[in-house]
Amino acid sequence: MGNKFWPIFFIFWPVVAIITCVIAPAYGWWFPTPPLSKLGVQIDNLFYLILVIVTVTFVGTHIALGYVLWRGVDNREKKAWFSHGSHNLEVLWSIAPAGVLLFISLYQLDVWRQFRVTSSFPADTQLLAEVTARQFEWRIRYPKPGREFKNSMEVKQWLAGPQDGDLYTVNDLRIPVDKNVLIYLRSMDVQHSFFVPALRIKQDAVPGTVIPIWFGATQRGDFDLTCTELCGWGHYKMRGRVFAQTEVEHGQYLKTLEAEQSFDGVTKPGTSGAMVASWGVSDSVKDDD
Ligand SMILES: [Cu+2]
Repeated sequence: MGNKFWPIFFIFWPVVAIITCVIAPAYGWWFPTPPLSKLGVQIDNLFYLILVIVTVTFVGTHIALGYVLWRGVDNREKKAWFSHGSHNLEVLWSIAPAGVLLFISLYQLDVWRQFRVTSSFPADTQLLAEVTARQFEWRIRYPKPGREFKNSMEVKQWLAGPQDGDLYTVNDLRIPVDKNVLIYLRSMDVQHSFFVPALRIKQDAVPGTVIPIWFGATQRGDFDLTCTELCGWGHYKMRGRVFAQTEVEHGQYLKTLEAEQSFDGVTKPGTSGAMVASWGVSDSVKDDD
């Protein structure tokens, strides 16, 4: 009976892995939040599939390693067998992972299609905004409220640059809950990545391209929007919020934005001056009247 420290050490870890896998769901260790978007459930399922594959591989190889060590400790007199390469084994361990990867790539195709292929976007998807990433913020441009795009030519024109009546915010994206919304993602400088963990949405913003992405939040709330592509010294602070609101709240929000951003700084005689008051200059303007 030799020293069994190493075999026990190597068998200990797969046991920890199995216990962790079993208790993790009860403690919410898998994901920071449940998936709060329709596609999020399917994306999580892909993660779980990969988790099962790597867990089986990890546990299997470590148990095999532990077993070999355990046997070896008791047979120290016996000469070890040295292999100088086995063609059959090499073929086997090349084909097996290749098969697993091929399986994953085929298995995920449908989720990929739903998320990425524009002709597969849900028919009721509505254009919400253009989101432009730049070092180190998210610039959001909404079309003028009530503006309906009738064809892709109009959308192209809108994407070509600022249009009369557009609304702007920075690091603050509002979406109506339970609706499928479309954003056009672009970058002003380097590569960034638009990531809303709670909605399981992640898409690179690539300079020179405009990338359409759709998503739909299934719950009201506000969620982190982070950049997940190391984009420069200020990458760590490139974050915003995504607010999922009811449709009424969302409409109200856009109306308020519109009133603020189309205000020309002049109150007409007889108006309440409420807008001026919100900018904190009501007294001086009233004096001028
Ligand atoms: Cu960035």
